Amino acid sequence: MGILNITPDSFSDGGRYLEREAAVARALRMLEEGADILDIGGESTRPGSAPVPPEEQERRILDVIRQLRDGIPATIPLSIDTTWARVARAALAAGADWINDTSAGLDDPDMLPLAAELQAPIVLMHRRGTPQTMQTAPEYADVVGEVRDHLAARAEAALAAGVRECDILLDPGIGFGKDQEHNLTLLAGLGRLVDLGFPVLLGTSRKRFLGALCGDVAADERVAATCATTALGVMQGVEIFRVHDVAANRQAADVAWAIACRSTGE
Ligand code: HH2
Repeated sequence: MGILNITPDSFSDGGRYLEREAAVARALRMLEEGADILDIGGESTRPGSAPVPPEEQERRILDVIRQLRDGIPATIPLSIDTTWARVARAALAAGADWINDTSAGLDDPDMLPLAAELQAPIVLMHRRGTPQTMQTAPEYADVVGEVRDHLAARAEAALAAGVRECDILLDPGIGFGKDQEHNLTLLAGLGRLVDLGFPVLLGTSRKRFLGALCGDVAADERVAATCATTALGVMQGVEIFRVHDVAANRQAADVAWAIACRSTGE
């Protein structure tokens, strides 16, 4: 899943794709590099970021979605990264296919019913707190167990709202209300989330916890570090990787997959 942030302030690529032509060109490039899905967002969710009103999110994303939907194969899903049901509804009307909700339906009570009504696949991500508060000393007794229980409960809520089982995807929400130790423990325990039986999506791309392990390099120098997490994710059964650097992560995923398929079962 290639990331297209149409924002002035995303942590690693803010301001680069605000113009429609630049955004579309970036999307086409990610498809050439091997992306199977594109995730389009008009709001940064980095720690400390301010919420972007739905009208502004729509202004940023809708024309790009329309142009992409007309120009790329129908087999490539376009995902809309928002926690607002009205933004998701407008994006789906413009040609998007999936909803990526980093609040798992908790920010907006209309989100799960919308996914049910439109039979849209929806990513339910674990987040503790909000982007404004989430990095203030998050605490867990058992981070993998608590994230797993929360995601299981959100999947139940989605099913109760009428979302089809085949439309639910889960995401541990790396960096969303987790410290360094929590992120690493979650990455070591992805198999326990996969065991819930829904496809799992992982978003580690260029995130700060990787920089902290690699001499505090800048965000765009965390590509190899991201690829390491992609390969380990494949080995644990993760199916979708939300990344900025598609070509490198595609290679990492393809190699890891070729090895995972030959697992000896020992
Ligand atoms: N991470 C970000 C945004 N959306 N969605 C899912 N499902 N999973 C994630 O891990 C995830 C996400 C944050 O990354 P990015 O889009 O690169 O930055 P920003 O929020 O600053 O735009």
